[in-house]
Amino acid sequence: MVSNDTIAAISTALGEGAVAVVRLSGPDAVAILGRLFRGACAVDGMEPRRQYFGVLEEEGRKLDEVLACVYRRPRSYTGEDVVEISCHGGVLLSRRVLEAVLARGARPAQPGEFTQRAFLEGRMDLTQAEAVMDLIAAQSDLALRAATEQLEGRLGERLRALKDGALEVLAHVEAYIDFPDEDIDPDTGAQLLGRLDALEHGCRELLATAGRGRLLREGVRTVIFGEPNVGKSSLLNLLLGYERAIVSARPGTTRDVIEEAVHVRGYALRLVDTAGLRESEDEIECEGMERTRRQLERADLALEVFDASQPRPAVLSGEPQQGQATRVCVLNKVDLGEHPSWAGAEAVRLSCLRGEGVGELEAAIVGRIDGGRTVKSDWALAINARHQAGLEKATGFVDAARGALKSGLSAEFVAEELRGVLEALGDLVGRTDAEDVLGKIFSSFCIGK
Ligand SMILES: Nc1nc2c(ncn2[C@@H]2O[C@H](COP(=O)(O)OP(=O)(O)OP(=O)(O)O)[C@@H](O)[C@H]2O)c(=O)[nH]1
Ligand SMILES: [Mg+2]
Repeated sequence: MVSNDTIAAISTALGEGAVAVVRLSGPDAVAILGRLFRGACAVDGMEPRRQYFGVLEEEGRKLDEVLACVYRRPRSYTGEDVVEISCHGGVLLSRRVLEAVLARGARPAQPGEFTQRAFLEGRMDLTQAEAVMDLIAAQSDLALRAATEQLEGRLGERLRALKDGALEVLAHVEAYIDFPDEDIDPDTGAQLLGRLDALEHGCRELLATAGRGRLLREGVRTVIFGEPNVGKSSLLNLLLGYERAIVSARPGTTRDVIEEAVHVRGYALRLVDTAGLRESEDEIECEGMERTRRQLERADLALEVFDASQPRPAVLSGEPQQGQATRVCVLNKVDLGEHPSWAGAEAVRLSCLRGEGVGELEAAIVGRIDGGRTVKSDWALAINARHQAGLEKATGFVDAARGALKSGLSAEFVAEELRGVLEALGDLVGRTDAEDVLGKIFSSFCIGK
């Protein structure tokens, strides 16, 4: 699939910086550079992958001093001819350079179009293209590592292995279709069932990584809750490292939900401070508490904070049980002394005032992520929502194929379901004709990537 036009975009983030890169890809990329670039070396004589100093000139006027680099197809990011112009960083200047390039025959790139071309040219599969986006968006060390592994093709390999497994079963089944009067022989049937089981097992193994994929991509939603005045906002501030939320001795200070991103030992957390829970007539406070409850329903992890100097409540609020969250019990204000009723209570003991106990709290948080099964090295593989939907579809077809095989339906029925498996798995690594899938993925990219 060869594009007949040349696209261009500013590939660096918009803003002031030392350098900005304008990138071109397509058949005219080098010729367009030649229409602007004046240097010791003419563009046709440029060695690929080497930077050349020169000036960009527009109608005899100097636009900027730049470094230009040419990549010849297919040895480039997109697989097409690519040119990168490094000009001085600056919003206006880089835009001028882009406009100059556009005026000489390129067209503005759509979001993700460079990567889309790389995919269409066969430089990467769809999971790798998605990994490019994950890499750019990664908010934590672990997310970065998972994205790197995916970019290297680990997920793609696993999916292709599953697809090969399905193809093998289909080949066996199709062998029977050629002899319409023959039923699938029971021995062969048992073998095929075994292969289908293995296929389903493989799909389910990958599906089991969906939860951690979401945690890596979106961060662990960690909700701080408890009675008023126990030190929830103080805890948020402590973990953030600055005074984000208002702290005061008056109960009912926090009314609204405050959300901030923090990093805890390589994990990205969406830390949420909430309004204290208590009986109240105050309309605004009640609305605040309603929001607290909604946050708890969506939480991955809930930190329930208590005042250690106060008696232990007879009934712990138990709110998180309504949702899916794992709970960590936090006893704050231990500097005031611990009330005897807390003796033996399983909790992280903390003083926000003195900044003590943070290490223990971090350890408890990390221990609870992914249901306590946190084995970091395992996190390298973590599917996203699209992969999850595709794999669920595939397992559905595997199930149906098994059903058809068991009930002795003719081979055509089994084959039909198997084709469903192949298609679902094929969509995941990328069939170049599935335009709707492609459009959806690449449109969420940034421009210039
Ligand atoms: N002695 C002591 N006081 C603390 C500690 N942590 C917080 N406080 C004090 O407790 C009071 C309440 O703190 P906040 O962080 O506003 O409590 P909150 O739970 O957010 O309260 P609401 O927003 O009203 O629900 C403030 O006066 C804090 O200074 C601590 O570890 N030790
Ligand atoms: Mg507060």
